[in-house]
Amino acid sequence: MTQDELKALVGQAALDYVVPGSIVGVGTGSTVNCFIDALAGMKDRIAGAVSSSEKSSERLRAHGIRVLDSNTVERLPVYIDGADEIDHRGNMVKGGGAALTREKIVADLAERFICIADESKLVDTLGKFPLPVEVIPMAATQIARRFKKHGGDAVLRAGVVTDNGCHILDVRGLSITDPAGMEAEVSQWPGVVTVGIFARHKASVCLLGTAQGVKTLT
Ligand code: ABF
Repeated sequence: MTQDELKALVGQAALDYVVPGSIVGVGTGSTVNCFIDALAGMKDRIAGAVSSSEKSSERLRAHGIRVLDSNTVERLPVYIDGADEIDHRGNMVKGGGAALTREKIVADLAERFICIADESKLVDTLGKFPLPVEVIPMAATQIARRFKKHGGDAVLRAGVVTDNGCHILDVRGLSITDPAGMEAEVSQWPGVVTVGIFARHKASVCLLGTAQGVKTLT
């Protein structure tokens, strides 16, 4: 099966975790796009969605799915999102789609985080994928210097301004053996908006698309 077929497989499988009548937390990326397209088939059986990016909001609205302001929602049963990497404990690297801040915000509203990914995303140790970090523009260089001390090579993502008006650094050369520790450390650096490590908000369930079908990792 192609990577796109695996994404479609897990996008469809995620419908099983949508609670009828509820508001659904929706992530960002090509795998999530498959989920959004599948969700359209049950749009009359949900109350709407809270979205993690303008791109996902546009796709949801195009299907006639109501997009709600996160400030009007107290709790979500589930948040469905992809990842750039996920380890065997559910820790993730996210942000390849530059939506990591709103993704973490919406994930924080949810009871359960359902990660949908093709098998290429499962790794033993996070960090081979360059770690995305959303930063306040004026702090980009000093944050890059801090990463240098941690063995990381931070590069500004050219031509990208996030939905929040910020910039993205992609940090290469890291081996993230303590995801929770690095998330806690980097999150407190002045100028960091969001680091793309999801350890505090790790996946409760991962639906992994494989040639043998969907594997459910918990
Ligand atoms: C999004 O999913 C991002 O955090 C992550 O970069 C992306 C993965 O995209 P794709 O599903 O297109 O591989 O949530």
